[in-house]
Amino acid sequence: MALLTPEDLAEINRQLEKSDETVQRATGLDIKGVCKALYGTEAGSEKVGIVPITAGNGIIGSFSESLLAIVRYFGLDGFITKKPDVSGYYEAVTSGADIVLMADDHTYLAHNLKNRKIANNQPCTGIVYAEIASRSLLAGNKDVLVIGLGKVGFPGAEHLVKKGFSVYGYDVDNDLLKRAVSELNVTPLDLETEAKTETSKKFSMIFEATPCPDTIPEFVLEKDCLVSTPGIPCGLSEDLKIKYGAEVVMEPLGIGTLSMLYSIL
Ligand code: NAI
Ligand code: 2YC
Ligand code: MG
Repeated sequence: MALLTPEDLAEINRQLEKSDETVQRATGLDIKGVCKALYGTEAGSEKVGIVPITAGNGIIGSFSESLLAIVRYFGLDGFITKKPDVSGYYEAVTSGADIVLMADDHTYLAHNLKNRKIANNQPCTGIVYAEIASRSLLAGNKDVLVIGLGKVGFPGAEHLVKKGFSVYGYDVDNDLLKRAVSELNVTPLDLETEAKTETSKKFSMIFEATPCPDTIPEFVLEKDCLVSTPGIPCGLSEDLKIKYGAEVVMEPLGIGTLSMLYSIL
């Protein structure tokens, strides 16, 4: 599992503001609006308890503090428990948390103690970033390119197929690509071989969910395209972003977290 670093989370409020502006400009909705459109819910006065977890690689500096900043940025009430782990969970519940947020190295969850609903960060992140990609105001068709069909990318691709988009997919792992073709009827687009053909297909909407840089090659880019990518680091180079006037939505934790929260309200 690719773990966040304190550097990824630096200036989280600024990152949230910037990505909110980009989402608004590219789709006509802000991040809350996209989540409301996705789940039909909106946040009220829910109290969010954030529990630091010491398991595995342990506490990531500023992870809990970033979650508190994210919860507050989106207008919710939140607190970080003084204790971690089981003691922290007990503290969260007895302090009146409606929703608990906590993460070990493999699972980041949101659990609504009132209605028992529970959310996992990976599918929730894939769905919200795929939704953002699909809402480009400038797209002239319903073609979306998905690069990375793993724990985040596959649920995002599935969401786009269900919404009736024409989904093209690529993953370096051929088994995962085959699975997306057989289970989702995704059109495979082998970016390795495509590079050699002049008439490759270009996209206005791209959803990338890989842990690698430069995964989005120039020949798939339409001018003014929208690249929606939770993948860290960014899959689109700065040069190509400027050359094609691309809008890039990329944020390390907050957009995925709001998707989790709205999915359990
Ligand atoms: P994963 O390992 O399940 O999936 C990543 C997929 O990318 C794999 O199937 C891999 O074969 C594929 N891949 C790697 N290099 C590639 C390339 N050059 N071209 C095409 N495909 C390639 O990882 P997961 O959990 O889906 O996470 C993906 C990324 O999203 C990671 O960087 C993770 O840190 C990040 N992430 C970001 C979040 C956010 O809120 N911004 C939340 C959760 C994850
Ligand atoms: O500080 C803590 O409580 C740590 N146990 C948190 C560990 C989070 C590990 N997970 C991740 O870094 C990734 C992120 C991309 C978002 C979801 N999982
Ligand atoms: Mg995010």
